[in-house]
Amino acid sequence: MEDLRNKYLELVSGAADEAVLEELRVQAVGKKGEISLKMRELGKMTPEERQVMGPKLNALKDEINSALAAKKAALADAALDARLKTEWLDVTLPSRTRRQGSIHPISQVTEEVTAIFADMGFAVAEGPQIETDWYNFDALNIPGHHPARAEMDTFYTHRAEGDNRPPHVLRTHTSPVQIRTMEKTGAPIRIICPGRVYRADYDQTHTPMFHQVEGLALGKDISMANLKWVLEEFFSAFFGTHVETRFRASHFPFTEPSAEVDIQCSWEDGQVKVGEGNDWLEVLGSGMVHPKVLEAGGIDPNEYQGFAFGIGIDRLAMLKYGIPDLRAFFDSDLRWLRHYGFASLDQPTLHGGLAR
Ligand code: 2U9
Repeated sequence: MEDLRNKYLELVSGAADEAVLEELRVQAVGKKGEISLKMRELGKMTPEERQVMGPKLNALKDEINSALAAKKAALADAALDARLKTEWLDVTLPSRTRRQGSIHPISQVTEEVTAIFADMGFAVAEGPQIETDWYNFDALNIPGHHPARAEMDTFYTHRAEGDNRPPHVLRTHTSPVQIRTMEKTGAPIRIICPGRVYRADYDQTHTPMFHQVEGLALGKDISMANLKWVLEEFFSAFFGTHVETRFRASHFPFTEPSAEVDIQCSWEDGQVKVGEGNDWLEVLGSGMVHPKVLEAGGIDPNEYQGFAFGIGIDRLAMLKYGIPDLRAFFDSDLRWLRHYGFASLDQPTLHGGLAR
């Protein structure tokens, strides 16, 4: 009996897992286990022997059952300890920083401009940024020898050796989009063409890539008076105050007559304010589309006429939001954006709705 006790208490204490414990339980106190068999032998004993052995066997059975339960609990504790060690988590660590995005002022201003012209019935047209020299220059009445080609500081692509076709160019304005639209839809036309343009120029007021929005309105009797109204309507809506415009005679190869347009402003302590004061700020070029340009787009200049204009979007953004240096647009540090009031996006947009 003592041997039996020692044997099982030792086995239980050395059991490696619950499965071994279960085997031991069956072997010791199960229905056909060693203790149960011993209990069956009680029937063959004398009443005196039975009185001694009965309680001893019952006590042994209880002791082994308790040892089994205690070991089971100890194994479970050890397993939990091991898990807690491997799944350790420091809840006091600071959380990971999440980078916040923000709409770019150029994107926002492009959307603002688009919305204002859309209200006046202008659709948006887009086209390639790598153009043939025909769409970028010839169709716009800028022939090969014309000084405007040199003035525009054009980026040219390379042709393969022996390929003598004229090289493609990075478009120097979005005007090729208007030519393509004229070819595709014919007149009447009312479009704006926002987008990236490229000129090999870099200083405080020029970057090799910048953004333009050009406009084109063609119809049977569209005049410069319509141009002036559209532009004043646009500037007043964009700056949120009535803005006077001043037209000065100018020259562009693609328009005749041509005008540079100034907007009314005040200069105080080096600060420009649009829509007040007696100063003028040059912001765009415009004119009536040259008959040769209409012809290049497949439109009969005896039947249709209209105006065109071009504005720099980067300039507009700087004026409206008081951004002093163009180079800020290429800075990836968002602090300057917040400084000018551009909030983080709640939800990222892809050209989508205004994130405000
Ligand atoms: C077609 C016909 C005529 C678009 C025009 C200008 C004058 C102009 C500048 C403004 C600031 C470029 O971004 S900028 O540097 N643009 O002065 N643009 S008229 O005339 C067109 C366009 C397309 C078919």
